Amino acid sequence: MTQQINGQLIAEHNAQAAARVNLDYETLGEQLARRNVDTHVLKDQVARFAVAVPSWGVGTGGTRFARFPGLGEPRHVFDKIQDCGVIQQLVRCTPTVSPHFPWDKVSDYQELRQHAEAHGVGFDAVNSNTFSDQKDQPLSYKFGSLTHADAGVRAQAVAHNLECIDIGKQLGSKALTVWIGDGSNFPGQSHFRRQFERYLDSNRQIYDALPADWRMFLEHKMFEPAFYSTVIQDWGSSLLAAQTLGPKARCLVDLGHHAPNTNIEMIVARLVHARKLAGFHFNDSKYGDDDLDSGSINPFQLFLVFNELVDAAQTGAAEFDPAYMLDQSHNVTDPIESLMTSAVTVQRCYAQALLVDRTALTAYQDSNDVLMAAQTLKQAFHTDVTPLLQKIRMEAGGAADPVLAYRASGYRKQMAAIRPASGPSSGIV
Ligand code: PSV
Ligand code: MN
Ligand code: MN
Repeated sequence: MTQQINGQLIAEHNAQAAARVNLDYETLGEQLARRNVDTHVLKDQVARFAVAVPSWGVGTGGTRFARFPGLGEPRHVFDKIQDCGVIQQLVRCTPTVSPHFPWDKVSDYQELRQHAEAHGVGFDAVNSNTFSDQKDQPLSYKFGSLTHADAGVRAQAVAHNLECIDIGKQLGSKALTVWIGDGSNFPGQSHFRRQFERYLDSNRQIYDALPADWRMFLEHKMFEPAFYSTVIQDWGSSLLAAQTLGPKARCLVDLGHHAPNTNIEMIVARLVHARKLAGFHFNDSKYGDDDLDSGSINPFQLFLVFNELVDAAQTGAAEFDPAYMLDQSHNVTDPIESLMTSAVTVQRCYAQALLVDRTALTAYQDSNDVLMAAQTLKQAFHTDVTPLLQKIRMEAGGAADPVLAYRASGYRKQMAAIRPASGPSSGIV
């Protein structure tokens, strides 16, 4: 296997951290034992947690105003996979990459698959892109794609999704994520019902082409790029579409795609109930689809989402098998550092949610002891599980502190010497 970060460097980094990590882990174990939690059982559970990395996340993002390139940015999907391999090598909870087409298009997918394997990662859900026009594309998506009034444009968008399925089969993916920017910018521009019917009709063709063991993830988003209406704007439209399409179709929740203050964890609970929760695109936001690092603004919300997920798993919710992925845009940080930090943050919230005393919580809920119910969640959320996560990473060959090990490795500088600067550009990429 091609390990980008020197194994010796990680071993030395961990050797330096070992004494304090072990001590902190023991102290945490003592605390948790008093709460009747077996830290070893907890460790095994958390060690199995995995979150996918988006291939587009390792490049520097941008806003619609400007893009300020970083150093040593990946030039193509092979570089992106290499960067994802670095993330996985250091955090050990990101074993898969979610590719986006046509951005990640290559001529030989077997070669790409082998490249990924060599870098210690596999492929997660494939993402289609009918929200931007590509060079030499015959018909434009300016006025929509899968829901366009013109049947020719819809057919082109369907064909692209079918191609994504075909590529995904070659890469070993098991799901297609469909997010469209279709909507309208002015009242009267589009006929709401006809547009939704066209969405269902186009997606039916895609759905019918899915292999039996695949899923179709329908991703909703309240607004942007359409600023008046969006066809799949919320979980209501998403659920309606998923239920109409059939059992392979499910609703994907991107944390940044809701109105401010939306109770996302409750949406999660409803989708679990409907057996239609596809999974997540994790990120954080203050205002809109900010795509900030997971848990950087509202870690409690992320914890509450995991509280629902752990509850669903522990109560044996039917057909519950969510897919976890990051979906972030990094404008001012090193994308590798942000993705590593976010992966660990998501893993942390999962561990904290596992610490909720559910027997006590149920009793407080049933006896209307509001304060103690809230405190039960807070007790879990306030538990610092850092040494547990460090121990898991170290035992798996990752780094006690991934960002410090990454910086010590000089990987970004090495890449800057190999990969030419991409130069500034304007607008969303
Ligand atoms: C749209 O905002 C989104 O969240 C979708 O998941 C896209 O596929 C992704 O961002 C990449 O632009
Ligand atoms: Mn997303
Ligand atoms: Mn988004």
